[in-house]
Amino acid sequence: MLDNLFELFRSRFPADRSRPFIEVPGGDVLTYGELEAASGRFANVLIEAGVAPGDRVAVQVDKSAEAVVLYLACMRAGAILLPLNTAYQSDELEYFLSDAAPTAVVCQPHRMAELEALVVKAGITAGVLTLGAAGDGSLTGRARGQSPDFVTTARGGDDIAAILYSSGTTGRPKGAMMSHANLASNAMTLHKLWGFAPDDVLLHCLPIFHTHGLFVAINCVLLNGTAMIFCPKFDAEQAIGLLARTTVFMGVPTFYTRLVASPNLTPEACRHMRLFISGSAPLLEETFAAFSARTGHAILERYGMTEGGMFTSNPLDGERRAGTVGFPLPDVDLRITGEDGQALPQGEVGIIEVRGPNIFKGYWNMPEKTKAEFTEDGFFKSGDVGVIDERGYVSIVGRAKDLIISGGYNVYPKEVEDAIDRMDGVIESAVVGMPHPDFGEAGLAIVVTPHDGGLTPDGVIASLRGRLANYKVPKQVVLVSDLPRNAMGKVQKNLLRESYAAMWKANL
Ligand code: MCA
Ligand code: AMP
Repeated sequence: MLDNLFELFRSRFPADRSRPFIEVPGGDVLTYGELEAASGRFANVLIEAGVAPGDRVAVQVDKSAEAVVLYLACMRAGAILLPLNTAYQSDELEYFLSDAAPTAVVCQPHRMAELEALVVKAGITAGVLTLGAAGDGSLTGRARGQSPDFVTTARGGDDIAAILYSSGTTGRPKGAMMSHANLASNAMTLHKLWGFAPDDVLLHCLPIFHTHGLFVAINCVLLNGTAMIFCPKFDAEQAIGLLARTTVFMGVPTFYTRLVASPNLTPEACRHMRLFISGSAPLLEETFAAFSARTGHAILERYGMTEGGMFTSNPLDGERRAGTVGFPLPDVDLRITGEDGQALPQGEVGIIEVRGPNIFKGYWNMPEKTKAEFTEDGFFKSGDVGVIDERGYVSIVGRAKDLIISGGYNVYPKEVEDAIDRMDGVIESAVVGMPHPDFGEAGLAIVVTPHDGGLTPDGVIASLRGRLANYKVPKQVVLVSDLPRNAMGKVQKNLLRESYAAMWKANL
């Protein structure tokens, strides 16, 4: 029982259960007492829907207090949460459903028929429930008739609490299995390291279907037993207005560039803030400097991955160095290795490998892939290229994996290329990440078509919409007659980035 993540959180709930947990601007407040009761009711609905311990519950819903209740209800029922980005389209969802074979699916009310059809197409038997942005839908409807009492299902630390999918460099999405102990250890470490205190209030503007918004942010608040202001999405002006009532903010670099662009970001607006944290993508040194100049705050940059939560962090006390992601967390072993897999001395650039209680249990249904991503001595190969300086600060200097990070979302070029290559009139394609003033990086697609292929760049983009989540759709497309290749026949993406730099900039 105690190894169930929910019980860890409950042991930290405030004695006064009337204290707020979630406040939605202009909306309701959910207290800790209400969280306890509502998660019990939701867990009872899940059990009634046939969900047994270890079963998967796929969740593709808008951000709401009820969505957080559902996360905790899954933990209480011993189910495995499968959070899905609301931007995912049918083709993407079908794969997740057939691979994870959930027993229950909770979706946005307007997508109910689509999800019901997908369940059939994926060849699984899952009940489909709905949960709307306002907390409406069949899940809450059914919960009304349920008891708030629910005895949390006993779980061992190694039992899986969540599976989070990412597309991967081969184009086939892989589901990272996070155990109750993985999530608990990272949350405990971050809560302590970032100095959460009884008067902290988190300003939460991140989506809650990925590690950053779901686990890093919410789990710190739950361990602290305090409140968060929960915005449906990030809006710079709204966030600045709310800073006066909060003390901690977590965001991706795009949040910070958008905040800095507002004249309303002033020291006065930040006067109650003690900590601004950034991650999920590289924070430009100029953004760090501009933010510091405007507010007097040094953004604390940290680094991690879905496969383990956070790995490193700049210090709470001590110098936060721009361009670095700080030190390995106290319970994380981090090393830099060369091409031969041997650890490199300080100052040399290589692959970042990590080991610790937070590192995931493997990829769902992919034992071979899992084995390939770990070393003999249990380190996970991150695929990020880094270096450690003389003071121990880690910097990310590149990626060994072909990955674009756009506004904090991962876009695997291979997945987009596969979607383009399936179009009529396309011979092949290459997708590369280009610098973007708002999203940090964004995709450019170079598409090989025959002279009379009949395709246009706009046509390629239109065809991709509806098949891929919107953030994966390239921002620009060029049609060409061939791609540059090296002697091994590999497409030279560096050359493509150089060749189209001017065109890209001109069309932004
Ligand atoms: C929206 N669009 C995007 C993105 N977001 N395109 C590329 N990259 C994006 N991230 C599309 C929209 O669909 C729209 O396209 C157009 O770009 C402009 O939309 P806009 O209204 O400006 O976007 P937005 O709704 O304001 O969203 C931008 C955002 C959002 C607020 C930055 O993307 C966001 O919340 N990102 C956070 C991602 C995150 O939480 N990552 C953590 C992953 P059109 O008009 O054509 O439809 S966890 C992780 O990475 C690890 C563990 C870690 O270290 O944290
Ligand atoms: P995800 O697969 O969504 O968990 O994304 C993890 C990836 O985001 C890492 O492998 C890094 O490439 C990147 N990332 C996360 N935080 C940072 C950061 N602070 N600086 C640079 N890259 C980061």
